[in-house]
Amino acid sequence: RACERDLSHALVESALEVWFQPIFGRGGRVPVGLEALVRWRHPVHGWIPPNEIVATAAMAGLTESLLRFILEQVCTTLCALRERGAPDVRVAMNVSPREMAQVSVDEIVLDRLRVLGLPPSMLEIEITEETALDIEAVQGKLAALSKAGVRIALDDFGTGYSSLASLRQLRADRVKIDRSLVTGLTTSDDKRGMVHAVLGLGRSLDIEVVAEGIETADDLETLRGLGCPLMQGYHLARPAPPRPWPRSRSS
Ligand code: G
Ligand code: G
Ligand code: MN
Ligand code: NA
Repeated sequence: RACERDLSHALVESALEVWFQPIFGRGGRVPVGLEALVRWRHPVHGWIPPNEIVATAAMAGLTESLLRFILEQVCTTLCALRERGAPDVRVAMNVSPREMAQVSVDEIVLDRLRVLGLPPSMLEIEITEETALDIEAVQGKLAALSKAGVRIALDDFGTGYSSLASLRQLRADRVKIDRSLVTGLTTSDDKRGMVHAVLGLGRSLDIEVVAEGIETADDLETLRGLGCPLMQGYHLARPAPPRPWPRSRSS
């Protein structure tokens, strides 16, 4: 098992990486956004799952260091996007409720964006509501981020405690339909009904909806048929190390 000391080395020696998975518009070949996903290839234990990285950081007192490291990689990508004439592309970063509760995420994030001169609207924070209690701990920080223009996405929507009330309380601009609802969508009336309902909710409340975990052409076609505006999944593109963005045709 990866230990705490290994992580502090990894942070220093850049064994830790941030990969990016594209998010596509309805018809699109060109991505409209990216989700940042932390990756750690341990010299002995191989790939360590992100949840374990975050948990190890918490045990080692490295939660803030890890967050700052990931934020730096995200900001590097944001700067590159802006320079390549793609300032409308949004980059999303996952922050767990626990990280949000323990670290001054709002101050750290807004400070970096200001120093780098990046528009806050290029950044999105993805948060999962794991317990009903999470809301109180994170509400103030999400409000500060949202007020400054950072976008908020409620991740894993349709699982756990995700509720209608939390959409407002967490100031969600976007919901991400959990892949458990997307997998098998084509052959499950129940799942299709739920996805249809979330899409309707999004339209009524003016909240963008992303379907994640799209693994097959059938999933994609069904989601297009339902009018899903934003798509993410292995069928479209896998997470990958940062690479140059294609130059926009107009520039
Ligand atoms: O990328 P992967 O499918 O392995 O991610 C597994 C889980 O880890 C997902 O729930 C994802 O949101 C989470 N995750 C990935 N990257 C990060 C990160 O940088 N920070 C946090 N808090 N969670 C992450
Ligand atoms: O909880 P969250 O939505 O942040 O989880 C994102 C994770 O899901 C990423 O780690 C990514 O590697 C993974 N992922 C992305 N697309 C797919 C997919 O199509 N299928 C599966 N099984 N996982 C995916
Ligand atoms: Mn996510
Ligand atoms: Na999710």
